[in-house]
Amino acid sequence: MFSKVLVANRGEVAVRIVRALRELGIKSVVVYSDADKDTLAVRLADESVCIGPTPAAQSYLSIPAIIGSAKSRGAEAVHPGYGFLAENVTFARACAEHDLVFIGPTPEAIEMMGDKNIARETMKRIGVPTVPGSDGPVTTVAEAARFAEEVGYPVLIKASAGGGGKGMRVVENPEQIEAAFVAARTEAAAAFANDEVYLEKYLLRPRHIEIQVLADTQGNALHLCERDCSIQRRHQKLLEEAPSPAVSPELRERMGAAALAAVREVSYRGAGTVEFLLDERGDFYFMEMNTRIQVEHPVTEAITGTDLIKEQLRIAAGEPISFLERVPLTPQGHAIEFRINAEDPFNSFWPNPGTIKTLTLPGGPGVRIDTHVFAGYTVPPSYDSLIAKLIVWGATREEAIARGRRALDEIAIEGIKTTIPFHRVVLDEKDFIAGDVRTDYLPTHEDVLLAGASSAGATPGALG
Ligand code: MV4
Repeated sequence: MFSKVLVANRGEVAVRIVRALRELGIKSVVVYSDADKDTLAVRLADESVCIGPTPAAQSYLSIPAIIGSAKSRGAEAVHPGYGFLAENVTFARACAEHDLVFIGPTPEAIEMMGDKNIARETMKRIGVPTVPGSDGPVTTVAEAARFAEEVGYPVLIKASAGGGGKGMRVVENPEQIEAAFVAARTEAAAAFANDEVYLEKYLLRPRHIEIQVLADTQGNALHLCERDCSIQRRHQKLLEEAPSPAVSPELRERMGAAALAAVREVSYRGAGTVEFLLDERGDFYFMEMNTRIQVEHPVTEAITGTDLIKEQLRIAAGEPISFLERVPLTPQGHAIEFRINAEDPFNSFWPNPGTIKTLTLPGGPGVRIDTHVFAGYTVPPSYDSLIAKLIVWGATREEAIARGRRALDEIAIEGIKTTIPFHRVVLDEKDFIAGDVRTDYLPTHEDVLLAGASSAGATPGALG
């Protein structure tokens, strides 16, 4: 096992990784930018290195600064967390070139799954269900129109280099296809320096169901059940739960097998997530594969009794997965994660950085808080707005919801606006309680959520 690991991230995930390292007796080095000098991760780590000014491009995205820090501090490995360089092929390769273990999959697996069209064609080839659509990229309007006629409108034009919803265009009818095709390619070229697009049948009202996978270097590969991440705003997840109220044991078995087929095909190593769309008929289709640990990993840990960051470290050090004797895993109870962002949910989730005056955190059975903030901490405007994750576990979904209500009523963060009141209202909303949640949840429930907010004393603006 490693003796020292560099954590190339910030915020709650840096604290999460430092904690896992501490428990495994591994020294931790965290890098930080000028804005993050007085943070919890820096305080908890064994060592810390200032790698540059606040802008991410000059600090958390600076490959030379991170590699240089790892080498100068004698770290053997680098954990990238999520975001920043976590799925950056150049960074993964640079680690290998400097004899640093990148805690994640091979650069080849990152590269393949980073191209959404190659990922989709690979899944098609190995028989993983994919949404009907084009055979590879479409390069002319005529080709796009032909595939659209074939699969039937509405269709979705997606950027190969996109992902996470970026560079997507919904096309309702033939009259829209030319303008949408040109716009999608223009946007993709501007955003990714790659204008390649492909086309898929647009599934109406799907759920976002993702399977957590883990594979070690001894040939063991397994899944850790699913997460339902359908409540999103502009492709930013807000609330996640595991297991999904829409997934039966039989469907779980089939989705798990599909996810593991993808793992084997790319000789995947470490922790990963295979994302699917589940339609109203109960058919599922491959969407994307994420080659990193994800924000929402704690709900999986809660229902499977695992520590996924420790498993990542064990696998990267050449050790086997530590709980093989318990496989196949079945969900134990139910968990829900609430992303607490420094945003005003009733004013278009507008970022609301500032200083936290007072902080009251919930506790008790089945309550977990992953956060880096503390009373007096100033939330910087320079990075993403996630300041804490509240994860609750219950023996049933009903108990998890009741525990979520209780914990959200206890938690108090004064000095900034947060998404706490949004989550509290969702837990009283009838479709959520019934488990009837799709990716269009926010736009189709704005009125109820705002009404709930105003009765809860929030100053409603607009959810959208
Ligand atoms: C789709 C889709 C409907 N049909 N693909 C892809 C990236 C992901 N973050 C959003 N994606 C979608 N792909 C087809 N063929 C609907 C979405 C989608 C979505 C998916 C999951 C969770 C939230 C979503 C919000 C909007 C659109």
